[in-house]
Amino acid sequence: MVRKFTTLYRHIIDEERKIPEATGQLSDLLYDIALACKVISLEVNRAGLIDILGLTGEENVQGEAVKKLDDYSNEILMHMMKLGGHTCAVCSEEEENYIPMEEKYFHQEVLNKYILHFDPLDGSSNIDANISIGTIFSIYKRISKNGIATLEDCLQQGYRQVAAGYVVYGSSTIMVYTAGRGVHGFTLDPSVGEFLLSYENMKIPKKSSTYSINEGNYSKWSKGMQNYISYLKEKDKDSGRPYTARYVGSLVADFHRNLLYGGVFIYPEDDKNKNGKLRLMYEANPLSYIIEQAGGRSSNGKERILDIKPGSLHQRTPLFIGSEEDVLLAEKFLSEEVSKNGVDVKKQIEYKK
Ligand code: AHM
Ligand code: MG
Repeated sequence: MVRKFTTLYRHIIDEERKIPEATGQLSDLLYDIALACKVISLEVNRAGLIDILGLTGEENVQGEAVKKLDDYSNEILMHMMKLGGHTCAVCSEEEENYIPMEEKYFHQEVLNKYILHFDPLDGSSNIDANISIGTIFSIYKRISKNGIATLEDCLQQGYRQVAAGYVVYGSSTIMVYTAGRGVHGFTLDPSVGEFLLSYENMKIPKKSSTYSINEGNYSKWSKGMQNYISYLKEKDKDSGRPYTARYVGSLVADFHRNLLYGGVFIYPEDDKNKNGKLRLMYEANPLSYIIEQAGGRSSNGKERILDIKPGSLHQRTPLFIGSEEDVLLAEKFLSEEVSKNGVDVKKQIEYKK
């Protein structure tokens, strides 16, 4: 019996048809991103062979230099954007400045109206250990009316995103995206080379029992932050504690697991990294858009991530993202009264079950 399935492209088109003024350009752009990620997925799967077939930096059998996988992923996405002709600027975690598309790459009939931000290969330090890594992307509409895109076009607040998503290269390759009408996940079927709908309208549980954080940084955190994690580790059946810790050090992989089962991912500021480690435009904003669409919450501990006015493309931000009640609780611990008094926080927290 042949089962009914939905391809990513069909899903994207069906979604866009619901918007009367849609031109189809966003659908095409999303499809171009998916295509680039299929190519990256192939290379990621071959990564373990690099040591056998030739080290990065050496020449391959055709006499070409073997590229680092993150550089390669960056180039594939950039190249696809030029071919596709739907973006007027591309911003990458791997590039210092934004790349405005030359007008020769503009689509013939319609003005290229989108700006794409991406982290081409997040968690790349995990490649050699066969741990899941991923691509994260974020799409905005340009503000300027025509011509070459400006920095202002590229530095918009996260709530203005029109679509965002990520691809995890793990035990299978999964693409998750939102265009503002729910979050949907697709698994790559390598035999047909298509992403097929596997998770429709994903919702994160409101409260979880899992936290994801690099706890090795404990001594560098603020008192409020330390108190929060200590609280999660205490025994208290009624509030579902102690929590379980899960952290692989690939944001996309940690985020994806928490989206499916519930959890809170945290990369706070510490006394070395005053603004945390993660990038607002390439990591925090797209995942925050997704988590809000899935019914979760995201903040820098004080302010909603999607409201932050970016000052630069590579700006960093502390990130608290995941199940709503867990993020709210973290914010409470960080709030001034709690961190100032510091000690008996338990009494000050009214935990909603
Ligand atoms: P990257 O974009 O250079 O790969 O760095 C971001 C990664 C995230 O994927 C991950 O959550 C974090 O860095 C891990 O950092 P740490 O090793 O400090 O725990
Ligand atoms: Mg990254």
